[in-house]
Amino acid sequence: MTKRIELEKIVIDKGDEIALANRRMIEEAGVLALNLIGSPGCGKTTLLEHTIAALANPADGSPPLRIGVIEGDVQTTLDRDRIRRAGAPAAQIETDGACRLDAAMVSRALTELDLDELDLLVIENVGNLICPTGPKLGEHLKIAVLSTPEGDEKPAKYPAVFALADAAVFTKIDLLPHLTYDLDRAAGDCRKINSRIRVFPLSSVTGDGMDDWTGYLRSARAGLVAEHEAPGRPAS
Ligand SMILES: Nc1nc2c(ncn2[C@@H]2O[C@H](COP(=O)(O)OP(=O)(O)OP(=O)(O)O)[C@@H](O)[C@H]2O)c(=O)[nH]1
Ligand SMILES: [Mg+2]
Repeated sequence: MTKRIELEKIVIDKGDEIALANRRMIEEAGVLALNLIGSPGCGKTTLLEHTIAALANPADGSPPLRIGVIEGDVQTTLDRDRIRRAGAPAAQIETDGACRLDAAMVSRALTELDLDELDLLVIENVGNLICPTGPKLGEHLKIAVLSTPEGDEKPAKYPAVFALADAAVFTKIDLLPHLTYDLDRAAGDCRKINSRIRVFPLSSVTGDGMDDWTGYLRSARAGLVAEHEAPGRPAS
């Protein structure tokens, strides 16, 4: 038992080391990285398709942001192809059964993307609300994605990802008239679990709430750039 725990610790330490190397490489290119975590079908790829379009052509005249995507799925390159059709560079990781990505998989996928051509990197984790929560991949922000048809009690029932997330995106709010989903309850539970979490209810279909979400991404990226340009910043 002790040996197994020791082995797991070595694997986790190695994973964290690779995640740190990923993050350094991403940061050196001035890129902000997101790890998107949510159940199968909660709307992660659809959110990305619409985010890519919104940030490429901002309606308010602010400068465009270029997104690159690493797609994680058990099988198929379907999501990668969707992202490419949406106009962004994308790499696919097929985990062949694993329920989450790890830092080594991301490290390999990074070789397929030109970070110097990007402002944001989004890693769409394998559809799952539990397994992807722990492993660090090299991201700056962890984003929990929950769709309204899954139910407003999910943050209370599956708190781990919301406890660690920087933001929670509640997708498919266009379906609210057909559901008994209490947005305030879901948001309130998220804040009870994690007082600093930001909550973004939105619909990729109607565009409601998308401006707040893209504004959040824009200011997070600007914050990263400002941090790196600050004089006297210690070398990482
Ligand atoms: N009504 C509605 N449907 C949505 C919305 N966003 C996504 N969908 C639909 O939800 C389904 C799943 O969307 P995806 O974006 O493929 O979900 P995903 O989270 O990427 O799924 P996996 O990659 O398999 O985990 C599709 O049929 C989408 O059209 C939304 O805002 N409103
Ligand atoms: Mg997807």
